[in-house]
Amino acid sequence: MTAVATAAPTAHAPKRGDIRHNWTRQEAEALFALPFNDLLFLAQGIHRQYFDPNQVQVSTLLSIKTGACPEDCAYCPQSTRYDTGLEAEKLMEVEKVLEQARAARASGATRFCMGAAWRSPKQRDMPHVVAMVKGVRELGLESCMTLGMLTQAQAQELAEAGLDYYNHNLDTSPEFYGDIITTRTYQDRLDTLEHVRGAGMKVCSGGIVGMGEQQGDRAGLLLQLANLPQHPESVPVNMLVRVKGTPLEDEADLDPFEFIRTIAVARIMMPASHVRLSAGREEMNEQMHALAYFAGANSIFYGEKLLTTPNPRANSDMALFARLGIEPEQRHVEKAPQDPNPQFYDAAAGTRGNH
Ligand code: SAM
Ligand code: DTB
Ligand code: SF4
Repeated sequence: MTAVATAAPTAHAPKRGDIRHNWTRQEAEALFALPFNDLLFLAQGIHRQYFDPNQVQVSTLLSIKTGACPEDCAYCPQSTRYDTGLEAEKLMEVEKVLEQARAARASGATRFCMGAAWRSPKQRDMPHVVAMVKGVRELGLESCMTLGMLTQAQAQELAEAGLDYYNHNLDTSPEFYGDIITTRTYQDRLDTLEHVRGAGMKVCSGGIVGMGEQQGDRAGLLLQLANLPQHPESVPVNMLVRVKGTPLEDEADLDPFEFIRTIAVARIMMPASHVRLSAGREEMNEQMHALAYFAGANSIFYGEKLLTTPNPRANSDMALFARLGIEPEQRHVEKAPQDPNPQFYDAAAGTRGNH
């Protein structure tokens, strides 16, 4: 083993309870540069301090309004600017959404996420989405929505309806962002996250890898997320789904180990957050899933469709869980990430405790 390999993990290893918001770019890049085994060992060790390593949270996703989106996100099949052959649909009726939520609950999901292809919700849409949130919560499911940019007042309205999580991704580093989206700024995204926090909701925010960005951009994305005043409770890491008709349809494959590295660095920099293995799982085999769980991923989107593209079948996820001794997490009682005395999982004792 080289001197770098032995020294680096200790130098970067957060101590238990050490939730930092002052990461430097150099530190983030140094984590990415660690030998793969050192990085995974470090990530797994930290994962065990905060979570039961054999539990994975499962969320189900539903597109409540599909296609015809005015934004120009280069990866997205739902943008009206690209001919992807997707048929646009208007906002679903509340009762239809609740039917799907009941089915998701029956198949073991604990969180129901609703996504709309909007730049931001219109005021006339708000009563409908509010009714969806209330209905989903009455079913005993955690609720999550992703509807685009929110004003402070809209965030407040959703919070009052009982929305648990709001998903709004930063997508990539500030430096690479302009290559992917021109119709809204990075600051617009940060503003929405601030509105969501201001309204007291939990934040789900992450990004996409495999869009032609450099490793430094993946570090830059995680740096932005980890240096927010409070870490997102949930951090989705999407692997680009290359959809025909989008500008990124012919993007080169990302080295699968780079994807795993991104998961591991997210786990280390945001140790108390759920890191979600999100889009792109159709292209990942079981070994890759197992490595991602080992690197610290502890949440997945579950069910055969994401918003518009396919996802592995629930049965195959459950079969893999069984082979790996993983259990779906029951409703997770989140500890505030800033908690100075966080609960940790004592792997040796198989119990949770406090310092
Ligand atoms: N329209 C809203 C917005 O953009 O904020 C909400 C829905 S949007 C589809 C949610 C997220 O899905 C995007 O921010 C992006 O990270 C992810 N996404 C969309 N298309 C994707 C693709 N082809 N591959 C991977 N992730 C994708
Ligand atoms: C997130 O980060 N990934 C999900 C969810 N948040 C809304 C969406 C993935 C979409 C993949 C492309 C599609 O199915 O349209
Ligand atoms: Fe619209 Fe969201 Fe797709 Fe961007 S990611 S084009 S905002 S649906």
